[in-house]
Amino acid sequence: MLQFITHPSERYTIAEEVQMVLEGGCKWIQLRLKDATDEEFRQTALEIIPLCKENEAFLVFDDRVELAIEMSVHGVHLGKDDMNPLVARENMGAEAIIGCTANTAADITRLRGWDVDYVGLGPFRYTTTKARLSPVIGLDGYTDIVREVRAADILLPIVAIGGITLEDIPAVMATGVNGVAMSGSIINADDPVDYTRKVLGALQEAFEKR
Ligand code: TZP
Ligand code: MG
Repeated sequence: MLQFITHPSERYTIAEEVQMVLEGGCKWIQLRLKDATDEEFRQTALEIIPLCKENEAFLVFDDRVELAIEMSVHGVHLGKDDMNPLVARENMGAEAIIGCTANTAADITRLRGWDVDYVGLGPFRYTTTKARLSPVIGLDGYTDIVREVRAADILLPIVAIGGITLEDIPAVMATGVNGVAMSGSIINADDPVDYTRKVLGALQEAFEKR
């Protein structure tokens, strides 16, 4: 499970980024444009929605629940300061994909019973993609958190996020997480299409080892 998170870059438009990762086989895009107005966000979404449809990829918006409903995308990713997931669920319906940010085992435990479909647990390491970063979790941290929540019978899928590169995937997946969310390492790769393919290959290999 790979979620690609868009991020403004000097080399590519957002639509180009999305086109490249879809070409590389990614099936799950998060449109994240922190500094955009709703109108700018809507315009970019209008460019990438057809790309996601053609490639049968899921599309979730970072926050912006109203726009996600208006544009009939698959779901939203909610940060800690965003809408409560129960309220989002009420507004978006049972079929929507609702993901939430978590930084600790306690965060994941709190989300239990809130009808959330996945958590983005991070940051794995320092990254400049996100401002006001929470403390870095690292490999040992992931191992401990996954063990703790699974021991408590919380089966919520966990997606690792923050500074993850292709090389990290075997070790990150070995901590027991269910997938990864990546942005910078893909966008900044010499060949983002090929890099995406390699990431998906590494994820596949990690799942086969389980
Ligand atoms: N949330 C925690 S880290 C992060 C977000 C959105 C950024 C992930 O991007 P990158 O470039 O893979 O570190
Ligand atoms: Mg947010």
